[in-house]
Amino acid sequence: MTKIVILTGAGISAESGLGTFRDTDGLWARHRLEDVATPEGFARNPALVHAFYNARRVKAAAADPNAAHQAITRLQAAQNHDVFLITQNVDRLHEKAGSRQVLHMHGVLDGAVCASCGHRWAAPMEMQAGAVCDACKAPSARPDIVWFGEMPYGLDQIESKLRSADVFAAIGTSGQVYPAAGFAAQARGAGAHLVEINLEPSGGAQHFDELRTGPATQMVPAWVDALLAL
Ligand code: BV8
Repeated sequence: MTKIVILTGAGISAESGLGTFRDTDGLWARHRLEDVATPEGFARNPALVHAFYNARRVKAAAADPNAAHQAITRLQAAQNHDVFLITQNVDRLHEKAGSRQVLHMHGVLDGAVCASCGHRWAAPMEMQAGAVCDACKAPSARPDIVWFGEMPYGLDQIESKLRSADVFAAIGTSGQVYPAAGFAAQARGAGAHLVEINLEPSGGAQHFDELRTGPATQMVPAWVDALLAL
């Protein structure tokens, strides 16, 4: 049984029409990260942050998974592979493609969380500033998104999966945000074979054993077919 850990980023959802962050026309080209993806930004101007996430929530809800998401679902269904899927993405395209196990380490657009009591619930399509918590009724509802300076979800489980990985694949991520950007080095330390699948080699490409460069909708199915043929 081959143990495979997959980390996906915004690039896997690009061909489904969802924006990436650091491409030339990316989200950070249009919004200051400090204003829309930090707790300080939310405290300063919650209406701006809700507007940023409301727009992305509506777009993500209407988006369809692509051949790359579907190929990962095929790999997860294969008997002789134990696949652990981690995504930095906050869309639900892996689930829409049929993936049953998905760890959203940076949260999800369709989730809300209470900054006071920690209660989490399904977010309405449009969240408003001052929205109250479903449970404690405090006006502290926020998107269930991990902002910069906040602890990502599932790090203990991720750590343990990386320690026993045979293969680590980074798909559609520029590898610039930590701790996710450090997963490849952790997997290498455990003796894993490292694969990068990206439109162009990322800044950390030299640390990978195998580079498959091109659009995810072509490269991921080819990689999965090669694995399933072994
Ligand atoms: C934390 C919110 C600690 C969700 C996001 C200095 C050094 C090192 C680290 C730090 C530092 N200063 C600060 C830090 C920590 C910081 C960090 O890493 N900053 C960076 C900028 C240096 N990290 C954090 O703050 C993290 N938390 O460290 O907490 C802590 C410890 C204890 C207790 C409390 C706290 C939190 C990180 C999460 C931040 N949230 N976003 C959202 O709005 O969506 S990050 C944001 O960037 C997204 O979540 C996204 O997941 C992430 C990474 O982006 P990518 O997915 O890689 O997307 P990108 O556009 O960059 O790249 C896309 C790639 O796809 C490109 O390579 C492109 O070529 C490729 N591509 C494009 N099209 C295609 C394609 N590939 C294939 N096919 C295609 N068609």
